[in-house]
Amino acid sequence: MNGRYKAIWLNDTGDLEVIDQRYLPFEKKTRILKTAIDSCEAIKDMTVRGAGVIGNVAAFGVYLAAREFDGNKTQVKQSAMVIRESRPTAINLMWAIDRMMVVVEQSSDVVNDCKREAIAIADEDVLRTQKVGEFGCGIIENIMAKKKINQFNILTHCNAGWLAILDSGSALAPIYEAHKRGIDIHVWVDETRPRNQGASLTSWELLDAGIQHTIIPDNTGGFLMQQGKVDMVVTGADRVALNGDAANKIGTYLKALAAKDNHVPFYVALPISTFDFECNNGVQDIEIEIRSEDEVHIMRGVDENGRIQNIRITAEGSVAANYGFDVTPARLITGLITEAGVIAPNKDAIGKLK
Ligand code: RUB
Repeated sequence: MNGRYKAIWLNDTGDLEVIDQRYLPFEKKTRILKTAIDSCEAIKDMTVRGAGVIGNVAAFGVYLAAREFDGNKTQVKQSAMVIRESRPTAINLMWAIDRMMVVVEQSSDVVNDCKREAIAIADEDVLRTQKVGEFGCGIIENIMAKKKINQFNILTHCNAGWLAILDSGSALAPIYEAHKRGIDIHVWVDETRPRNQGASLTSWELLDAGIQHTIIPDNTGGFLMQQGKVDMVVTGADRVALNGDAANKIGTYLKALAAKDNHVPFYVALPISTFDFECNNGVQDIEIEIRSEDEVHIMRGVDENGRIQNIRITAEGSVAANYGFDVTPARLITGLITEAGVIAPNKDAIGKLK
């Protein structure tokens, strides 16, 4: 558990305050969300991101709606449905909204009950990710013992740390736990184009925690695996189907292919709320978000005077494609690290978690 920061919290005025991830790693700013529409916008414009935290902001968004409309159930439900549509792939969003809807439906004190439920979801996430960290670290220890190595090299894609899911992350939870246990761990951090969640967010988290890491261009992982420089790959997930297929940030699938070819174990870490028990075939049926092509054309960074600048890196007139996620077939996944233990990526094992 990172034990130092929270990605989101209710502040003294009862509003939801969130770390504005769009400014990291250059500036640590927060944004205050007062209404359901604020929370919807924060999810859409990636002020907050990562499946877990999207779910939390959605749940608190329903509470903000309840406060705004003085507990009027019809208006709260309408707002909840708008939030539910804000991004399509991460199922934690739908899961959290559905859970809040049950509370709205049954409550006679909508404002307070929604507040309590949103807090409960967040508190549960903290415990879930702690467990994911412990189970994941067990895998690291086993591999180290089997290979008789003293340093562990692990590769991750995108950001699935405490910024993405309260409070230890999903993919980063085993890494934080290993660091806490004194394991000599080094992380290969995929930059994760086009939004650079690895370069901007994962590396920022790891630097802050004092964990050794190296940022690599997205196309480097296969080479490192061939060279024997990766002991394990771990990613988070945005939605995992009943058959074990896992949707995660675009590029995850390529890492899984390279891992398979090089006999490197490939694990996906996730809380049970990221399973889509209704989806039988992830590759076929998970909806993939298509984002603005500007995210491919334009990069953000600091210039030599320390000013944050947007720069275009492509020729005017070229067309870009920006698929937000891909789906890694279950056959490429060694195991799924959940709060209930490490399970096989198949219908039998996943079905038992329902
Ligand atoms: C985030 C992403 C993360 C997963 C896992 O995509 O793909 O790896 O959400 O996160 P984006 P979690 O930045 O587009 O939201 O830790 O919540 O399981």
